[in-house]
Amino acid sequence: MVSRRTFLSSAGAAMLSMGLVNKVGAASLPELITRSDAATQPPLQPPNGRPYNPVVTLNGWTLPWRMKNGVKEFHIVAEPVVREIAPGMKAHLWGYNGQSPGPTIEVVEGDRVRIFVTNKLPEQTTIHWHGQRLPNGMDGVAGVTQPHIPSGKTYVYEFVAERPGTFMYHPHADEMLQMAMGMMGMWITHPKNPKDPLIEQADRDYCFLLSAYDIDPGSYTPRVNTMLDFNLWTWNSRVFPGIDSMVAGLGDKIRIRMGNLTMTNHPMHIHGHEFTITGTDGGPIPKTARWPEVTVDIGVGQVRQIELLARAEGDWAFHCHKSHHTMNAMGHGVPTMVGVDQREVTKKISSLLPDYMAMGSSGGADMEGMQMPLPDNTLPMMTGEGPFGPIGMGGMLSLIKIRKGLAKGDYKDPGWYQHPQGSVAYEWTGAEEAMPTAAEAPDKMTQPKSGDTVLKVRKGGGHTGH
Ligand SMILES: [Cu+2]
Repeated sequence: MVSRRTFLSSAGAAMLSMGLVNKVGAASLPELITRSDAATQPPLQPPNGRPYNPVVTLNGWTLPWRMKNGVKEFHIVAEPVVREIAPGMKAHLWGYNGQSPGPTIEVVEGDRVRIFVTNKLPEQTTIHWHGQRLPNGMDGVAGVTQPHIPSGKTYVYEFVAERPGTFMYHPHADEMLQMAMGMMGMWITHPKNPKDPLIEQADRDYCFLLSAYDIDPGSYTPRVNTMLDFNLWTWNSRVFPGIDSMVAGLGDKIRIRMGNLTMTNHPMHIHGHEFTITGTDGGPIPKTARWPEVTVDIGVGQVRQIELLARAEGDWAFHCHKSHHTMNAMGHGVPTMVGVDQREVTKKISSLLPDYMAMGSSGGADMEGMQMPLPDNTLPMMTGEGPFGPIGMGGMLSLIKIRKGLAKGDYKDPGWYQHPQGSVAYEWTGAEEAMPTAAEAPDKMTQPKSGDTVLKVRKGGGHTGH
């Protein structure tokens, strides 16, 4: 739901009449627009100014602007927000315009941009425009390039979006706490030339930020001093299955822009496709310097922009390859129980705690379908139900859902992929056939000849006799 609030309280009006905004000749603050939900919004078709092909912010939205004498004016408010991390869990974060992350800002190379930043946090803040070329005094480093923005005040940033690319914004004031609380957003500058040879048009252009939170089960506010052991690894402050799918038509060119504002690197991995890294927050990569990948590591404070051709229909996983980052609210103090016989101890504990479940003796998969009661406001480590059963993943995971014949601009989740008959991995129930030996089939085998045999072929035993 979009809620429109008029900022002109009496205090605001008084500030306007004598405050900073007069210095830039602005007669009024642009209307403040906020959103409170986490549904992915359709791309914001540019209502005025120069046209471009807009992005889709995963579980987010793009901030509308107004044109004022040729300047694109935005109004950002830094404020406490409630963010649903996934159905069943909410977090009390700090963010912008009703959400964490804040709305995406989309402009065109060469646009003059004026951003009004109102601080409704209980403490001072600033915004740093990560990756932009701008006048030093607009760079947002509290104490160095500007005073802090005190609670209740509005400051104005103004600069020309000089170069196209994918950028971020975040505070440079009490930043460990403010970023651990979720204060960040994305900034896309589209190329002035729609036929820019290094920035090709994409049919689907997605963007999201990587962030991490440490929220104890049963509580709502992140522990802001955590350095590495976060328990919620998020894209746009959401975890799977709360992260929406990225939808594309078969044959579409997909661009995905990702920025990392966590405390560690994230190797992002795609299934069934290859992609090319076409840009960073430093700008587009020259074509001769690009190479194919299926995983791209995104370092802290970096942006990576990848492009791929949707070559095959399906529900293709796209995820961080650090396996701990596709888990939700996990404790790192849990002992490894693989191979441990817990039967005796379970009997003893169950006499004291009837709900007790011994877990992990044969691995961790029993967590996937776990029905153990959870404390309030947390998520199972692995969650989600797919067409073939429970999904053993959470955290930084989404699906790229590729379908034939999707209309341009159709971003509705198409549901689960209907696999053509005979195209799904299946159980083998037949007999095992012995492999021929080198003596029996000398022309086919490359095994060592008898006498220097190093490989023993088990015959007829199946897989029971290791
Ligand atoms: Cu990761």
